[in-house]
Order: sequence, then structure tokens, then C-alpha cells
Amino acid sequence: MGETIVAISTPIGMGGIGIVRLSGPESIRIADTLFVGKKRISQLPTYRLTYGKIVEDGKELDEVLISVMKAPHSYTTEDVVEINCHGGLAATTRVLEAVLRRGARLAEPGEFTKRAFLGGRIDLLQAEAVADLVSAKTGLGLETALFQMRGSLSQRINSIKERLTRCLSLIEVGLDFSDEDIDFLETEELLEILSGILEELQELVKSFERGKILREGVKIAIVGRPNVGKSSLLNLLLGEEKAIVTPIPGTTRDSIEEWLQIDGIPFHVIDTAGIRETDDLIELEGRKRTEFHISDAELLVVMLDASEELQPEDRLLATMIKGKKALVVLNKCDLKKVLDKNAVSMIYGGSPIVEMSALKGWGLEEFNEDLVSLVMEDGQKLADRPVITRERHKECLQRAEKALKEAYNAVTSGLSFEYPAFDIREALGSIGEVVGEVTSEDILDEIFSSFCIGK
Ligand SMILES: Nc1nc2c(ncn2[C@@H]2O[C@H](COP(=O)(O)OP(=O)(O)OP(=O)(O)O)[C@@H](O)[C@H]2O)c(=O)[nH]1
Ligand SMILES: [Mg+2]
Repeated sequence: MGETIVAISTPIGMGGIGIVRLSGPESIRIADTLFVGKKRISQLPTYRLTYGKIVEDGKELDEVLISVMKAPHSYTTEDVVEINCHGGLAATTRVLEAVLRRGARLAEPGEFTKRAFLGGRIDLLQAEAVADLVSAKTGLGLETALFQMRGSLSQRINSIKERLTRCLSLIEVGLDFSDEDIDFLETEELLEILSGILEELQELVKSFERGKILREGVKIAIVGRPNVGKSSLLNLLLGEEKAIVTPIPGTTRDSIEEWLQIDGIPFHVIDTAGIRETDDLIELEGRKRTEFHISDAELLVVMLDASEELQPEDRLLATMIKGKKALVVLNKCDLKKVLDKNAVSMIYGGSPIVEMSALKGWGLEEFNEDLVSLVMEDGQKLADRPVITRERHKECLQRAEKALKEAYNAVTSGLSFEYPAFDIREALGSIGEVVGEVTSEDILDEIFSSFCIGK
């Protein structure tokens, strides 16, 4: 902090408007040296948009609308100036470079939000939610990020912290006055508080599975021998002719990747090259990629042609996907059905089977339902709140959980309260890390480096 930073905060490319954003003690002075308008920037009221020009050494760089948000009531808690330039890289870059020449420094990824955190306006959970908000892939992901950004998850964490802190101070008072015969905290009461908090922590840790799905999506690969209709299914799911479909086996040579959402769950879908014995170099390369996706995907959609008997390639595939979660699709059900469902469940034991016609769009609803229930096992609902979204949260909360379990055991085995006090202090430390009370510079760097520049 202390330095004035600048970045283009809108996406690189063509657009209606491009915003150059400055933050720091020098932002108003720097902007004043470049801005020509009815008023000087330093005299502008905060939050007011004003028209003018950016001029450097007599040369007009762009026609702009400019606004000032004075410290501490700004995103970063510092003086912030936003210059709305004409969209497109040329105008914004020119203005950016002029600002840099006047002494500002280019902002690092996430540095504006990092300053908001360091300035105490938001905690670390809220800062992370900003990044999640920007990269949210579905409406539900967006809502979860908004919920977290408004501090709802922080409140929950802070309430746990407060209860533990109170517990700890009562224990400590008790220890200080241990000669006198007063119990500040009964053993029973302590155990009750601890087990209540343990339950809450476990629930939060469990919500990570959902949070991860929302934030990162689920990777699924459509696999099967050539010509069974994999690309047709991808196109059906997307509602557009994204992949080439022909009656010639071996049409898809390279994997095709797309994002789509079903019931608010973001799916990263990969249409792969068909698996078969071949000497063709391109197909062999395609097959290598398919093998990679089979091992990398969280879920496989295994496609079979219902109008034909099981082929050796179908059996080969069954051995290739051993141990993976799969949904088996019997495609081409609009044709005369030859494939025996029992034979299929013999070799793809356990996996749910859905009958479809990718050509006619039959069975899409069942397909979506089966897919979602495979992802959301044990009937949890994606919209259930609150949700922790990062490995980091999970790791801290699990450490807290472990320490509190030790505290609980220490109390039940009748040890002096000094022991649980020690464990509770440790748990408090781990919980504090979630909201960013105590964090090392390394962790902060890691978190903010995943942001985009200008946020
Ligand atoms: N009758 C019928 N034909 C289908 C169906 N789905 C796909 N096809 C046809 O099957 C042929 C192959 O379809 P693709 O989607 O290209 O098959 P693929 O599995 O991607 O094939 P490769 O890329 O070669 O591995 C095309 O002629 C499709 O029109 C279906 O449900 N019913
Ligand atoms: Mg294909």
C-alpha cells in the first residue's frame, strides 16, 4: 500500500466502454494532471460522473467520463478514480500509459481487492467471493458468491469464533481462581458447547463438496466406439451444431470441449474421438487424448449403439473405464433395438443406463436427471446454504475440528481445563485463518494472484 496503482478494469478487446481505474494516495493528483474539463478532479464531489478530455502534452488522448470515490468510502478504501474511455484497446491503453508516466504503477492481479481486504473493508472470505463472482459459471454459482460476499458465511464463522472465545475466557477465569471454590463453567456445559460447534463445523466441511462443484464445475467425457452418436449427444446438450456429425466412423479426431449447465450445475463436457483399433496416426493421437480424458474426468458418459450387438470395442471400453463413475447411454433407440440391456449391465455393472435417441432428442430429460443424481449423491441439494467453496476453507475448518475433538476428549477424560483451553486456542487460530485474521503473505499472494488484473 502507499503506492498508487492503475489497471484497465474492463476485458481486453472491443467494447462500448473501457475503464481505467486508479487507486492510492496519488490518484486524484495524477488524474488532475491529465484531465481537462469544467472542473478539476480534486474539486469534484465524490461519486459524481463528469465529462472531459484526457490530454497529455497538448495531445488529446480520449474523450472520457470520469468519477472520483474518495477515501475511505471506495472499493479499496483509498482514493479511487475511474476513467471511462471509449471501448477498445487503443484508447484505454493510451490513457493507461499516460497514467503510468505520471507515476502510478501497474496493478497486480487482484490488487484492488487485496487493498479492500488490507484496508479492513472486507474479510478474506468476502475477497475470495469477489473472485468467485467474476468467474461464476451459473446463476447458482453467482448467488452463492453474492451470499458470501455480503458476509453471510463470515457471520457464521464469526459466531462460532465468539462462542469459543467466551468459552475460553470462562475457562481461563476459572483457572485463575482455581483455589477458590467457584465453577465458572461446568463440565457439562462446556461439553455441550463443544459438541454443538463440532456439529456445525462438520456441516460446513461437508458443504465443500457442493461448493467445489459450483465453483469448478464437473468434468464429464462422452466416450464410446466410433459412430455411436457421441458428437450428436454433445450437440443435443448444447442445442447447437458444435461438433461435426457424419455417418463416417472416426469423424471426431480431436476432443471438443464445452461448458453447459444442468439444474444450476456447471458441466465441462468433452466429446472424444471414438475408441477402436487403428493404424491411422491422427486417430491414434486422438485416442491418446481420449485415454487422458477418461482418467481425468470425474464422470463418464459411456455411449453404446442400441441398434447393434455389443462389439469388441464396447467390451474394451468397459475395461478401460473400470473404477470410474459412469452413466451408460443406449443411443439410437429410434431404430430397431438389437442390443440386450442385460448384456450391457453385465459388463457395465452398477452404472445407471438410460435409453436415448440423440438424433430425435428422446430421453434427454432422463439423461439430465441421471447425470445430476450421479453428481449429487446422498440427495443433497446444490442450493442448500451455506457453502464453503475452497480447499483452503475446508483445510482450516478441519484443523479446528480436530483441535476441538481433542478438547472434548480432554474434558471427558477429566484432565485439568488447561488442556482443553490449549486446544480451543488452537481451534480459534484455525477459524481465524478462514476470515483472514491471521494470514501469511504467501497465502495472500496465492489467493489474489488467481484474480484478474483490474479487480
Ligand atoms: N438413427 C439414429 N442415428 C443417430 C443417432 N445419433 C447419431 N446418429 C447418427 O450416427 C452417425 C454418427 O454420429 P456421430 O454423432 O458423428 O457419432 P460419434 O460417436 O461422434 O462418431 P465418431 O466421432 O466417429 O466417434 C451420424 O450419421 C448420426 O446422424 C440416433 O439417435 N439415431
Ligand atoms: Mg464424433
